Amino acid sequence: MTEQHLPPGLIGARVRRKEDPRLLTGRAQFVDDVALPGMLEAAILRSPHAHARIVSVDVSAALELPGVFAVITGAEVAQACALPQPVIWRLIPDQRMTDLYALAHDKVRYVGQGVAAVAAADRYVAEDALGLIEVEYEQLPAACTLDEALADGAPLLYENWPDNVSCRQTVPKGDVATAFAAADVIVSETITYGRQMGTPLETRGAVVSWDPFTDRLEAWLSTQSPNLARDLLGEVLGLPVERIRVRTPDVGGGFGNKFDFYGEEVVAALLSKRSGRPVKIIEDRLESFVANAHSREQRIEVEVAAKSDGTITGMRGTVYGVLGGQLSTVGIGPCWAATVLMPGPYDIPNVEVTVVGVVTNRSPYGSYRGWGQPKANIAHERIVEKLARELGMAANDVRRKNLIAPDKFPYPSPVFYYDSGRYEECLEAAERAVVDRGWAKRQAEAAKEGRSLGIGYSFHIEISAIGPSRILNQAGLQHSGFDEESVRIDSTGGVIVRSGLSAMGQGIQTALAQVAAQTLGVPLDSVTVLTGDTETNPYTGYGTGGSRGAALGGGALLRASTRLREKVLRVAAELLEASPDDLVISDGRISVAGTGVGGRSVSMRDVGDATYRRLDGKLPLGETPTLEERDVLDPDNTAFSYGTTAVLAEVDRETGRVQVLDYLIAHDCGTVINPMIVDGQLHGGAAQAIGGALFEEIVYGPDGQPLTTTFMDYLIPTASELPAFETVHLTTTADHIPGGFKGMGEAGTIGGASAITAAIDDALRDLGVGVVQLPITPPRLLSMIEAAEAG
Ligand code: MCN
Repeated sequence: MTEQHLPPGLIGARVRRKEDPRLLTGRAQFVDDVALPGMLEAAILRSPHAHARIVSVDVSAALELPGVFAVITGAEVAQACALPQPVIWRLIPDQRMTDLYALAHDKVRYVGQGVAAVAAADRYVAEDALGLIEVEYEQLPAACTLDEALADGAPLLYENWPDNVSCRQTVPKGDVATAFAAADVIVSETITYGRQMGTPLETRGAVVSWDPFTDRLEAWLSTQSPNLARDLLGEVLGLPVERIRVRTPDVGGGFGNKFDFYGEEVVAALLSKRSGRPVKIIEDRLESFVANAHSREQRIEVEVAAKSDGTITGMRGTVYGVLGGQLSTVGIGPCWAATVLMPGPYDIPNVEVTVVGVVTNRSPYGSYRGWGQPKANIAHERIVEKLARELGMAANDVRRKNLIAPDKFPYPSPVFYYDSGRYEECLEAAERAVVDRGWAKRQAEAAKEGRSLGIGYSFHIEISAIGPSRILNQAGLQHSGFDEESVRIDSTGGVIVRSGLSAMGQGIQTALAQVAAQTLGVPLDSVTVLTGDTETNPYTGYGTGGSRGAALGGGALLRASTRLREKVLRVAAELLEASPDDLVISDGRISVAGTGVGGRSVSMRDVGDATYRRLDGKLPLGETPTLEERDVLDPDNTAFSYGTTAVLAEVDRETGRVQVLDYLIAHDCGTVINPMIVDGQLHGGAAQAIGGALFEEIVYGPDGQPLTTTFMDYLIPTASELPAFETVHLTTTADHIPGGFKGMGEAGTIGGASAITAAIDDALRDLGVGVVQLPITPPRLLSMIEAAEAG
């Protein structure tokens, strides 16, 4: 393990999260806690069919029900407004687009798609009114799986398309054909990744109030992106953004799902306009399973060409994204990311990967922590493991041979470059930690008892600090990719940081407080971080997603705080009749360096008094009477963090059950602001990776009916399935980001499934199996074992 090079002080300190006391004592305020005078509650009528034409919708009986204030149908919504087109379209110019609406009006294309909505005195009345709406459907044959959607003569989800393929694009690099023709060995694999989703404890929700007199819209949303939601609401509803205020109360988990923009907030706005009252709409758990963004589901074909010493010379593959019946706001994005990131950490000169987006009669496909990266990871790590088996080499030796060397950075990739890294050192740090933890001995001892333990590794990269405007504009996003932070010292010496980022459990408020407190030289407790209000917080910055908070927010804040510190020193210098260069700040007091305890000093409050209240007339000439700075950070590129995951797992050959016994991550995210939070982030992400590898799958019946609509069916891991986690930190700073921070909030989700599958293969190495289907549930693993044993 290399030494950590952390700056002294609060950046790098394991301080407890400032957010937690409120959250842990029940004082948090979620969107469902918002109550406005005269507020109505809404419910949505959702399609029971996977694919059907809407013949008629009769809402007359629902409107008669006492307590019902407004009803809106898909046809009325379609007349009022359309949803924004998916992003990423510019990168794939010949994508087939469809008109997107908040409710369906002509056809339904998945079970759970909204067709009408009711606003009533309370949710009970609203639900009763849904029962009175008569919808006549003409059922159509459905294409519920990838194979069904791609089959000749498949039912068309969009009749004006020739097939169900929404896009196809190949991302080439080098000369793949020559690499494969000259290869000593070629291995290929087809991997199936099941459909999964983030499952925040707090489901999505919105309270929207449209004031008929001022034509102003006030919205409380459980979103990761208040600024983006404001802009999109403005675009969709045709309102100037200055008339829209979006607030996010506490967000009870986002996990990417709450990054996407959904139709429900638009429905709430339209119902509010129609009824003249504020409208609340809260997704229940059943709705969450059908209306929240689904993700992960892909079929990945991957193939590599290599020399006999393990050097990979070429990679080609196809990523089939199993999209839903309607495109989400991120559209093909996660599948496209899996495609461009498929070579992962490996220096492969010739690459050609194709993404194919296929619409199916399933819920829309959107964001989930990690985006395309867990899929890219499973592709490059499964194929490296298979190549190693083929060549009779240790998988880590194949990794070592191909990892991008430190002197190759910045390393170009089709859209961005990987900024920096010491990949091989990271792999070796994990290998040493595995030795220290005695896994090989545990494995050998278990074997004597007839138990099958396996050790598996994976290497991941994570694109973070998404996204500098250059990248986002290239990808087709219609908004900026920078982040803006403001910091103010008030007249009493307190510090207020305002951020457009969203706090959803990841500890960003604490991390920002640490950056401001260390830079300004004040105690952590004197810093308050405010997030989640488009009217009072920075106007720009698109919020939280793509692990951007620490790097872009932290970097912008570092620069703003540094300038504020300089002003504090100038004001203090006037008060102390000294030169700013001779002053130091510590624990909120500014003193003349070297004068020791009892020497001349002033407090932040004195500086605040002098600046705002001019109590002693000592504000230096030419200084404005404020202590406030803001900064916008739009670096030229993203920042790539990375890590090695190692897993010790036991496979029960009788039942197919896998138990993860020990789990470690060697990780590098540049300068770490708070190692305790970073560890927690890695652990939380790893828990989601374990769920995704072993348990979690959204299952549909043959008729397109979702079968996993409760946590009894959709199995997320609980404490008893989770092992102890160990982390090892390396620090390679991102030199293009002030502070050197890289993001890491999705890291745990990226490499986990690959390491677990490698550990399963290792536990069953006598059978020569390789896991290629995720999640590898007990029945699936058992049938794999039985097939291998049967020869
Ligand atoms: N951090 C740090 N030093 C660094 C990098 C990160 O101390 N160099 C800490 C910071 O406290 C930061 C946190 O780790 O807030 C995550 O860092 P970052 O990578 O900047 O990610 P964001 O703050 O932008 O958070 C978003 C990211 C994403 S995209 C998802 S999805 C996600 C996640 O983080 N969803 C989460 N973590 C989550 N954690 C919880 N509890 N709940 C979610 O919904």
